[in-house]
Amino acid sequence: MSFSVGIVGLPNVGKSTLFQALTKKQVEIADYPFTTIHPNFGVVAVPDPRLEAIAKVVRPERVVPTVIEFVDIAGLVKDAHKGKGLGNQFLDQISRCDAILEIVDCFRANSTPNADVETIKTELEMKDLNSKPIVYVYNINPVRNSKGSQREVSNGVRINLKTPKPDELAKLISECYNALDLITFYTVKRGKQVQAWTLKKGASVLEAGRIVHSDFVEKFIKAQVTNWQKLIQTGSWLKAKQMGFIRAVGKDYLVEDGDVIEFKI
Ligand SMILES: Nc1nc2c(ncn2[C@@H]2O[C@H](COP(=O)(O)OP(=O)(O)OP(=O)(O)O)[C@@H](O)[C@H]2O)c(=O)[nH]1
Ligand SMILES: [Mg+2]
Repeated sequence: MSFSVGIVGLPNVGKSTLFQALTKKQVEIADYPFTTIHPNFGVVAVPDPRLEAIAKVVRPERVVPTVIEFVDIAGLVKDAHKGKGLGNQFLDQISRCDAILEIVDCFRANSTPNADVETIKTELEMKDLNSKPIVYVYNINPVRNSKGSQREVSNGVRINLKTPKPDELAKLISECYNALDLITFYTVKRGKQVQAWTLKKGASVLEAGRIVHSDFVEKFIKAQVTNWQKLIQTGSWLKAKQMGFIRAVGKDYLVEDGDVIEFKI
């Protein structure tokens, strides 16, 4: 199971350019509107300093990050909600995503970012999609205009999508992950693997088990839980146990962000 972020915006603003940079999948990119008609799907690893910190002390053979899915959706035009430019179909695809990443053209000399943001906002509102979490990406031209004219929004990223730096992309992925308002928990297979997993806030340890392995649901006895910082402080699961940092919980325990969980079956 993964959570998805729909890449949304007017036609020809750089949505597929960003999708390709994020997923490394080759997709159609061209300088005319509606290059994308059918959505492109791709999963991306979520950068996670906590996972790296756990891996540093556990030193497993493999470190597996959690992922989110990006969906490159066709451009929306004014009156998309009335069906203009196949708009209903594209708005439907957006409704199936958990969050929205909106690309705003600030790189063209004649760009009108504020008006564009309004246009998309109206289309999303008409389908009640404006309650979905949204992250803005201002596709800027670093030479012509380092500022770009755009609204002051807190959840925005300014980036040149033609030449994005790896750390800019990492920041963007993190912004999207944070917008999804999820929690991350970790599993440690001794010596072998450390893995990060994504869960809805308020989910039980049984639901966490379902994501990791179906056996963990059917044969669940209990789970042992500690916090990622405790694991790092002590240096190993065994030491954390000796120091009393690991507690047994039943199936109704609500997982907390940063929990490290061992399932007992
Ligand atoms: N100069 C410049 N061109 C860009 C930038 N980002 C995208 N482009 C160009 O803009 C055109 C459209 O890019 P796409 O990624 O296909 O845009 P899109 O939003 O997916 O377009 P549709 O699928 O048609 O809606 C392509 O020719 C890109 O090379 C940028 O930051 N600077
Ligand atoms: Mg496209």
